[in-house]
Amino acid sequence: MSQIERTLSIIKPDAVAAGQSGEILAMIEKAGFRILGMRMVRLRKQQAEGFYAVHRERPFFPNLVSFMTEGPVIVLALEREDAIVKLREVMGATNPANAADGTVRKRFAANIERNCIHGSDAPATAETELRFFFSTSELL
Ligand code: 3AN
Repeated sequence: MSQIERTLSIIKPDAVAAGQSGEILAMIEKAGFRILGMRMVRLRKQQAEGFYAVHRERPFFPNLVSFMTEGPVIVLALEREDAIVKLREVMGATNPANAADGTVRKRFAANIERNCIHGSDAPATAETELRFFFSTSELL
């Protein structure tokens, strides 16, 4: 059964630097998401390493951390029915080469490493990732 969920999204440094955040936000809003929280932040190395801790042993981890810290990002707390799955539909596949037409990554992402947008992948990670950037009282 579908239910109202919250998810965490990040407009990554490539998209912010390219001036694509407005269009990406418009795509998110048009897909029916309510923006509960939004903040521009420049991640420090330690924060990026913490956020992506599950990928620590992966070969792409150092590149991922340096990419995510190269410029400001926009963190978003989003709400809608089935938010986690729906946001991943709006984002498109991790590798933009496999992303469907009309998705954020198909439109804007350069490659699998510089892929414009992050979205939580499951309810437990959404909860952890929202807490990483937003306090409970901020999102009421
Ligand atoms: P998604 O962002 O679609 O949830 P994850 O969580 O598997 O994908 O990966 C997190 C980030 O790590 C991706 N957004 C991408 O920037 C990077 N990444 C994932 N897989 C690869 C890979 N095979 N090669 C290079 N970078 C990758």
